[in-house]
Amino acid sequence: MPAERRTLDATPAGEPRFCHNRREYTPGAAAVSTTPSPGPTAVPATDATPLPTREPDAATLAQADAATLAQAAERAAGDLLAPPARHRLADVIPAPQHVQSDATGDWVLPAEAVIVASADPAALAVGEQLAHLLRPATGYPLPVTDATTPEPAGGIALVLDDTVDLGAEGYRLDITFDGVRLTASTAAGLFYGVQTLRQLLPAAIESPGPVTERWSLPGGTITDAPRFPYRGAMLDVARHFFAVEDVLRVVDHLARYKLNHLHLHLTDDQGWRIAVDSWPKLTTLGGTTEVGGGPGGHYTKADYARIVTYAADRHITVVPEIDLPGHTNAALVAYPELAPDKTAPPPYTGTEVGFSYVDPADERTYDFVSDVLGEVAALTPGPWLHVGGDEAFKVKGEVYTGFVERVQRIVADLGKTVVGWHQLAPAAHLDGRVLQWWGTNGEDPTTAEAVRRGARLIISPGNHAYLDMKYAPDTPIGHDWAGLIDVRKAYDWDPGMHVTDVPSSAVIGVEAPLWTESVTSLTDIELLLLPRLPAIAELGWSPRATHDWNGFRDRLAGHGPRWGAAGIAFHRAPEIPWPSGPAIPAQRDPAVPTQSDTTREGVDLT
Ligand code: TNX
Repeated sequence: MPAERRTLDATPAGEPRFCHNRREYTPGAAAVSTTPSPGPTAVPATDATPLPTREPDAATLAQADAATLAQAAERAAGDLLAPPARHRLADVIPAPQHVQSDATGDWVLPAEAVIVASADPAALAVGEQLAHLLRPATGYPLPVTDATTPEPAGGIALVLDDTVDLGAEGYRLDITFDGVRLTASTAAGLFYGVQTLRQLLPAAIESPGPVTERWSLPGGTITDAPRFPYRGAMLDVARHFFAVEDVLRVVDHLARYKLNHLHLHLTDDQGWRIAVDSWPKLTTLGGTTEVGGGPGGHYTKADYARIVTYAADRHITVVPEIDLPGHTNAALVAYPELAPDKTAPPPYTGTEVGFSYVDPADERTYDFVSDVLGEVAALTPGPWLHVGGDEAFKVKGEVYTGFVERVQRIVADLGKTVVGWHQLAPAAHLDGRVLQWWGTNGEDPTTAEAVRRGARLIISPGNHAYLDMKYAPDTPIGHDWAGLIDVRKAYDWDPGMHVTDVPSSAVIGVEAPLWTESVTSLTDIELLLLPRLPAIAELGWSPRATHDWNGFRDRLAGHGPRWGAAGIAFHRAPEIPWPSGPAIPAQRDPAVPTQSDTTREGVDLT
């Protein structure tokens, strides 16, 4: 642990530095995109032609026919004179593996398009997700049907075909004059293809209400598959607690960029956030605090199941973390018998680390660990259990490794795979175990040695991937103990080559952790996540050959209007050429109710 790590200033209890509702937030360099540019046209949401009060006569009918014909002709002319698709096929984040453009294949989504999916519940589910994404902005009905052999036929075909060789997460996207064909051998592949398709449509597709827009797509073929199987982000819900709705929205952000793991840091000194039936006071006592003295909170088992299901529907696996043996003050408040001196410590709402630990010499500690991990494992369909292991400064040497080895066996006996911070490295290897490396200097012989004994790594360098680091000195929230991380710093490194003497074959992927000592609202989360999360996502997904800062910067710029249209806060990083001027056509009717986002806290767009 770097020494400067301790310089994080504590927030005095009762005096939160960060307000929960950041709608009025007006930082200097870091700007929330608050207002979509006024669009050129605003047309009514519905055809407001008044209904005739009596039977129309022949002349009126002829007039109406002529008007309809004229409208149709105008539309056809518009189509002929239409500008080509605004996006290039390669304008996707993460950069796809292979892109073959074909301008003759540019295509415009018609109002009567149908989404036809393979007759398989998994493919139909992705079809519904696609329709759900496209209906609000287009206002088109986009019915979803099934077929044994789906064909685009002027719409969108989702083909689930287990004979194609695209891997567990790959897809192929063909855009031609006849529509779109998306092919994959798994539902995950189709889902990722849908995310690509979404980015190839004009930014206004993100609008929660109908807009006037030509829904054009650039012609050609994308063949794509990820570089690493593990692509994640972590949310610390312990330092500050976040409502289920906020977590679901973070899941949405992960899904957009083809991340497939959400690591939840569920326990820490400041709060215990997951209900455990056999040790109920963990939440009833240990869950009622957070940094700065706020009320905290916890997830019931039903809440947690809701997050797990919502994530799974988006092909995201939840990785729950119970941090042991340190970072356990909240547990000790609830159950003093776990404390080394058998005395309840005062609840902790500051931001120091490394002072607390469960008693490694007491058998009741191992009952506690078994019960907690057993209940969390039972709630978690994914293969991983993260057991923390970081910053247990007071549990040293063989006492530490002995504790970790017992915990690792408990996890294995539950049928799960151990993940832990790289401080676990000196403990004996156990089949499959994964270390999450969060160093700031790639020279780490202890971790390299653990890899030689069989460990695999998730790479989360503190000075590149930590989303709680400030972008610049004036970033109003976040830390700087690992340095400042602007977008280029988040992007310009290689997870496969980062730790000396660790071959890329031992790296299962990359993760961007967001610690929340200074993060109190969904808007704060988004300001730190965006635009750096797409950078980390590209490192996890894209082949190294596509890595190019200038190209990434330009592609990223196009996402500003998307987030703006969707009401998502982001940091207007000065090194990104965000487009200026009108980007999003006006909504047809601002009164049209938005999707589920209306219930969530977000940036005030009015
Ligand atoms: C280090 S990274 C920690 C966390 C802090 C974070 C703040 C790691 C495994 N431990 O306890 O929240 O720094 O950046």
